[in-house]
Amino acid sequence: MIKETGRGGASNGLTRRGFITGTGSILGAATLGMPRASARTRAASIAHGAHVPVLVIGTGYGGAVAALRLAQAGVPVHLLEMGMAWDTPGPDGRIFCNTRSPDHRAYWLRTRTKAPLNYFLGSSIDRDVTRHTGVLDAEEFGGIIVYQGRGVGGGSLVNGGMAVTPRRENFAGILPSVNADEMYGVYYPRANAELGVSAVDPAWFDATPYYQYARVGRKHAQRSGFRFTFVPDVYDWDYMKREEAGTVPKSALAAEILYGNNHGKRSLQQTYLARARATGRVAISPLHRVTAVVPDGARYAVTAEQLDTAGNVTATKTVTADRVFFAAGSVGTSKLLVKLRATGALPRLNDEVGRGWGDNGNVMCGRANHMWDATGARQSAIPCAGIDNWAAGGAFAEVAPLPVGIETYASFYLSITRNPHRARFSWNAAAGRVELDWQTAWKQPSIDMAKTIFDKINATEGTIYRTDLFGVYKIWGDHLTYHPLGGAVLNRATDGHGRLHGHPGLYVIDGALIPGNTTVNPFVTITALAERNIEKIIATDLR
Ligand code: FAE
Repeated sequence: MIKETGRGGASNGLTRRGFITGTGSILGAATLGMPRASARTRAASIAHGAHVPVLVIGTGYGGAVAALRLAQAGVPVHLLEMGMAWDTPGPDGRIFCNTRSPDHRAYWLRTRTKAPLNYFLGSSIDRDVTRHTGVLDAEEFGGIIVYQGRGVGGGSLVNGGMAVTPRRENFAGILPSVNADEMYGVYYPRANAELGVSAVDPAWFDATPYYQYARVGRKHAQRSGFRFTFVPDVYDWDYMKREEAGTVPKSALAAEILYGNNHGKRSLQQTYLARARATGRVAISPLHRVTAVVPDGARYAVTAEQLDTAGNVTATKTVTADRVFFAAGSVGTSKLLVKLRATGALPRLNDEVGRGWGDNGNVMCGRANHMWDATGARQSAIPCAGIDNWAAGGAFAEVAPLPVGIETYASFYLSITRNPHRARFSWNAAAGRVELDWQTAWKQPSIDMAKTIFDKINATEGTIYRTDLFGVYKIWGDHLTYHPLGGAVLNRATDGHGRLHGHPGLYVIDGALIPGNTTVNPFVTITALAERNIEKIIATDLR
């Protein structure tokens, strides 16, 4: 067993029960004279040597669902999260920084920003920042940059909140082994209700200057014969109306997106995780990065590195758990499992672990509009509309904002496409890291599918693509994804409910289960699948 080392690993004198009930660091922080954490995200710090019935790795959608439902069933749960708690305002009074002025809070351990849309008018907009455990990770693999949220709440901290249930006729292609009647009758409605999903008021949409860009998107889509759809979101639309009225602090209407929203967005901190905490059976240790899970008799020994906000390891702790849920996201879970199988820690994981990874077909582009189609200097950072050409062209395009604060005459889109390519994670023993064999050229099918929409719109409108948003004379944002999916696919690496083959008591419950594509934005499907699986696991494994 690895020994706890260095500072920060001690339990601040609290009992194990204290940590399990989630009161730990409130006292610790008060003693150290640090800002008082808000009640919504009180953080703990698990003690070296502790035993917990259930340990969850990661606090995104899958982890949050597991925590809430297990706790409601009476099971104490401890979550380990590599990112920060994001519960304490900085000197500027804000927890998160603004998209237009990223600071150290923006990026996970980088000294220079890595903006997804990193050029404007042909010049790079990236800037130097202090290395910090910031909220957005731009994780670079050989052929793709994978953007992910880091902190208590996972991707819900940084995402656009677009909460889309796939069209039912597409579901068999997303999760072929899952009963669609159950998903659409029970688990999608449950996920949408718990996440607080709702749609923009169409009358307000038609009136507010903040959605002029989306109205231009609608006009262009409809004039080319495409289906335009409103897209539900977890943002509080009444709050957004009050932002416009000037009665509350602005968030969506002040360009808060990507690096966190200070108001208005219902992230997991406000929904699943708040309700999980309210049970009194859930504790979360932020800044704890899991590095190993190994069998330890009938239990598992889990090793985690405790980090400071510069990313230094301040302690290494080992705890034991009867059951471990991998909820570190598609990339985090896949990397851990591939490493643990290759290094002999979990030798009985099967050959499917690491396979079936996809980018949800993400590709971005912009179009240059005519002067009479201004998209507005004021833009809500929360998208609310999409163009659905999935059946005919294999593309669903979000009409996305470009909230740079000036008139750009640009329409900007993130397309989700039916890209057939799937990549594999593998262990590079010499380098001591997990690699992903995705190739940039594999985005070409996505570009071709997105073009089924935008070539036609450009032809109808007499417009052209922007070439200044992703480099110099570069049209397509084909270097990235926001939507990593797969790597421990349901019914292949696991059984039909996420139990990992070969090691009883280990589960996958996040986007790693989904084989590469959801046809739309993925977090509602990740949440609904987690709801389905945890219900079965509680009924059969924990009774
Ligand atoms: P995720 O939410 O990524 O949570 C995993 C957690 O595990 C993270 O907090 C990690 O820090 C943590 N973790 C990883 N490794 C470790 C480790 N070794 N030890 C401890 N903790 C660890 O996973 N989706 C939509 O549906 N609609 C949108 O509008 C949307 N917009 C997006 C915008 C951006 C910029 C990004 C980056 C993503 C967006 N997504 C959107 C994707 C969505 O956030 C993502 O699919 C989910 O967050 C994935 O949920 P998981 O539970 O799989």
